[in-house]
Amino acid sequence: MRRTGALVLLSTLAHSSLVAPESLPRGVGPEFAKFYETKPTFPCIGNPSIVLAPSQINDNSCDCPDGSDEPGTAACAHLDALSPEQPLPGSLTGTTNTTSALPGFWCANDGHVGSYIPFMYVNDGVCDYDLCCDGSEEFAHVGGVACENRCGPIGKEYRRLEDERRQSKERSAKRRRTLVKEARELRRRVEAKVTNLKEELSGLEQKQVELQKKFEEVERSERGKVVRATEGGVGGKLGVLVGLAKTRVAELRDTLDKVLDQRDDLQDRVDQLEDILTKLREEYNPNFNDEGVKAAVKSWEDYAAGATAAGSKDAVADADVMEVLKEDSETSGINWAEFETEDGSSDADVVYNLEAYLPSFVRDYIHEKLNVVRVWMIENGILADNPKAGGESRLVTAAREALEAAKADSTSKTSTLQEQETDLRKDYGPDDIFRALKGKCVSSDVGEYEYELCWIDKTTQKSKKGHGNTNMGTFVRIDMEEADEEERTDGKGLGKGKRIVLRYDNGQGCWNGPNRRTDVWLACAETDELWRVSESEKCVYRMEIGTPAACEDVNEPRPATKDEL
Ligand code: MAN
Repeated sequence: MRRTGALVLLSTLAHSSLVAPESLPRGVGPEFAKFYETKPTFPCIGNPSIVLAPSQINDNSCDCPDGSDEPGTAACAHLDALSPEQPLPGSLTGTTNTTSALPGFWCANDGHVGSYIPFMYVNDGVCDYDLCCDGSEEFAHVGGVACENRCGPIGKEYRRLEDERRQSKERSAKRRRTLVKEARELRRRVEAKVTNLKEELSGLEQKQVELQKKFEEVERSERGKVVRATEGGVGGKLGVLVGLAKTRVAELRDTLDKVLDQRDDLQDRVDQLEDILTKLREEYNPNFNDEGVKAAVKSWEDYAAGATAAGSKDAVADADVMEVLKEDSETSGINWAEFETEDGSSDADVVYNLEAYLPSFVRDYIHEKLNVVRVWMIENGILADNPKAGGESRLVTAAREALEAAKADSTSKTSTLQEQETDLRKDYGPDDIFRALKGKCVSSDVGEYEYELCWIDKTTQKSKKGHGNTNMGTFVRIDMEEADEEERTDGKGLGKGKRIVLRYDNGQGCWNGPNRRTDVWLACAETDELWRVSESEKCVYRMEIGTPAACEDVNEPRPATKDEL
């Protein structure tokens, strides 16, 4: 076997529906049969002006410039410059020479798949079973070489492998379909959530407007309430009065305190001015005939005489003020506690405090519901309003808390809605497929590390020596790139063609370098598998991963063999 790449050529030709009839000259492939039908003359395929006798076909002499008169010998092999080595993988003809009319010597390979072999290999004394399992290319038995027909077992093994490959493809495609279904369901759930949230938010908006209105109404009506003499205790009208009075007294005391501070400041300034004027009176030159200065000094002396008389009155007023400014307590001012405490609590308090006995996880919910009930009971006269001294009434508290709860609910739902809408706009790849894989991870041991990819999340390098984990990048986007790699015999490779590449960026900083990043190349496989990891340059990683998510959803027809045609 000269080259393992030969199978590529075999499979390329496997689907040909043309078969060379027996009567054709040796080496003619099915698609060229029409040029070799029995006629009195043979025009060269690429140069029809050159006409040969049929006897010149396969006479081991290269007469046509395109080699078409020697389909079954190596006489025109020189036309095809064998550099680089032939056949070229991925080239349809398997040759480099496009001027040659024929792609090579046709081996019919009955029982397997027909194939072209480079003319160079014809009668070279080597059995090229990978291309020509029927051994027909060594018909001259050069050096006594006789190539037996091995197409039976080779064809059988080929069909077995093809069948395995096809089944594996079908399984992969099926897994992909399952993933697509899961992704669709996940998307549907997010969409349903968005719809629900939008409905809830519009309801909440309406509710908020109503609660705001109610709160304002309650607040207004409570503010306007006039205290009437009733026999209420601390929770009754007297309680309200006590609260109001205490607040008022505190306000007056505050104001007085401020006024006192201002007065002291002004006094300081007056003292400073008096010092200046005293100095002026003592130091001015009376012999200097300045009428202005003399008048000022005179005025100052009059003022100073009057001020001495008023001084003692101020001292008395200060002491009084200080007394008033003292905090109210049991021993001075008003003893508010006497008015605030009440021995027996009313039956209604049980309802007010009921929630205190509940477990915390239901308290918030019950609190909101209780408030609604309380408000209703108070409004309907079943429950007495029970304001705390100096604070807002229970009715106002309940209305305010209900409004605040609705606002908080609305804020939290708006942020959830934004998250879900962002998620719906996010690119999860073809058919939204990576939505189904999100959060799942795949890992593999490579050298001193275990590498891990978490779909649409991050890539990680985990030290097996216990040096901790290194973030190799966080998912950013999905791209498509062209892969150009030899097919691997185990199928665990990228091969050739457009491939999905997931970009992971902005990982842990590299010492003296950029942040780590990873390009994750995907190829079709039956299960998720991290095939290999490489570090092309420092801290720039490349992962190659097999996954059904990268498969095409095709039900490939089974390749037909010559026997079946
Ligand atoms: C660690 C690993 C390597 C990386 C170096 C850079 O050893 O993350 O992959 O190349 O740091 O200093």
